[in-house]
Amino acid sequence: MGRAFVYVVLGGELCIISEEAVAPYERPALSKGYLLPEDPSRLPKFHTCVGANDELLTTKWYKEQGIELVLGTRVISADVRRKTLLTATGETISYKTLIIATGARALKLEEFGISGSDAANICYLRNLEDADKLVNAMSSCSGGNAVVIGGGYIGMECAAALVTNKIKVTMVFPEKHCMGRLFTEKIADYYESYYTLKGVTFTKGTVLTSFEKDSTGKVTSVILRDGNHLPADMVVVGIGIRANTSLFEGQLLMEKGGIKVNGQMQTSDSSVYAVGDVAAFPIKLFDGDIRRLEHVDSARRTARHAVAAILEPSKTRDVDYLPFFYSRVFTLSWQFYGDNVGEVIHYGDFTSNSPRFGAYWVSKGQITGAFLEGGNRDDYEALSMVVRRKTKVLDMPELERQGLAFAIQE
Ligand code: NAD
Ligand code: ISD
Repeated sequence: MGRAFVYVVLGGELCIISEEAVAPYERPALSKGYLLPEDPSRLPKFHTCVGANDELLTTKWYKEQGIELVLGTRVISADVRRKTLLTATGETISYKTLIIATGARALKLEEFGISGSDAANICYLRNLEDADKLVNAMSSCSGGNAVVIGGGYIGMECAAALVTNKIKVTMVFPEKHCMGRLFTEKIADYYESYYTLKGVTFTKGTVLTSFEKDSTGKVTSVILRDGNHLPADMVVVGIGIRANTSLFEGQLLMEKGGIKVNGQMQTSDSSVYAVGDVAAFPIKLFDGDIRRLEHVDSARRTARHAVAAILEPSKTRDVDYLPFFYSRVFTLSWQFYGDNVGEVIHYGDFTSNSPRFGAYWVSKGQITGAFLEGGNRDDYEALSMVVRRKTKVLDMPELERQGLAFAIQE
């Protein structure tokens, strides 16, 4: 979702304030369809909630629903006790109920002591403006070299997009393998080999220390810790995010880098709710452990839950969310459910170009997480169920032998 505040007056008035200039949109499109060389996705095609196959919420839609959409407006302070927000234009807005959906910001290299990342050919990717800068940089870089800093979601999805746009890519990240927060070494190996065949070079276990620039201030190479120089016509940086909590620091309880909420998505102030990337909420399936999940599915579901809790508190049970992550790159597509803790077993074909392989994570004799590349809707549904049910595993070698069939027959 776009960076927004939602202000709800229970009498029926609803106002959304966002510093972005356009109506809320589906952020995942920015690192996928938006970067395609042919027929790229453009607004209004991916306003919320196209990903959920819901109606397309354009400015016209908000108007028709009587929702006031205040765009291009930055909230500069909040007073939770007085129930007011102050905007950059000096307007004070009062609320009865506030939903914080401020999302997160991309971490800057400067926060790691590296300067100069504001160059015209260095791109981050979090919002529409960033995506436009990236598209422009790609269009003047065909046949050239890009360095991608970071081996997470942004790094992997952007590297795939760059290669598809005929740009040679070197990925640089400190871990032993890509997607270090989620993938096992074996899973990462598959994607790294696939990317290598597409022309991507991996420089792992190191970080950059500085940039070399020309007289116009454009980056010409990336200098690594070991002194090596990587030639670069453009750079993409995806080194993680920080939740946008600053307006509420000292006013609301925080946890896990986000705003702590209960199972109703309600913060430590009963008139204030938080949803999406900024919310740290209890996961029933993990015995109430508080997690802040950076993913669009969690953003959609926690938003719906907060609205239900506000409108029908007595009928709304505590949120019971099954953590879910996915990515699509080239013709590959994977999904993951649950938590990647415990012992891992892998199954399936890790060799094909149209692969179908996966992994289960097992802790205390129960399935805690499940990953699958190349599945269909029924496969993913079956995997989500074994994770949700914490299905017992009596025999690990048998689980490995059965692989996906274990989930399907359950
Ligand atoms: P990430 O946390 O997925 O990955 C960060 C990567 O940067 C890691 O590989 C990390 O080791 C590396 N890194 C950290 N410091 C570094 C440094 N100094 N030099 C080099 N590498 C460094 O974060 P991201 O890729 O920036 O993505 C940001 C957010 O965007 C994610 O949290 C995710 O929610 C979202 N996103 C999700 C999807 C998806 O779900 N398919 C796609 C795109 C973006
Ligand atoms: O799936 C995604 C994606 O591509 C994002 O940018 O989730 C994130 C957001 O962090 C969810 O709001």
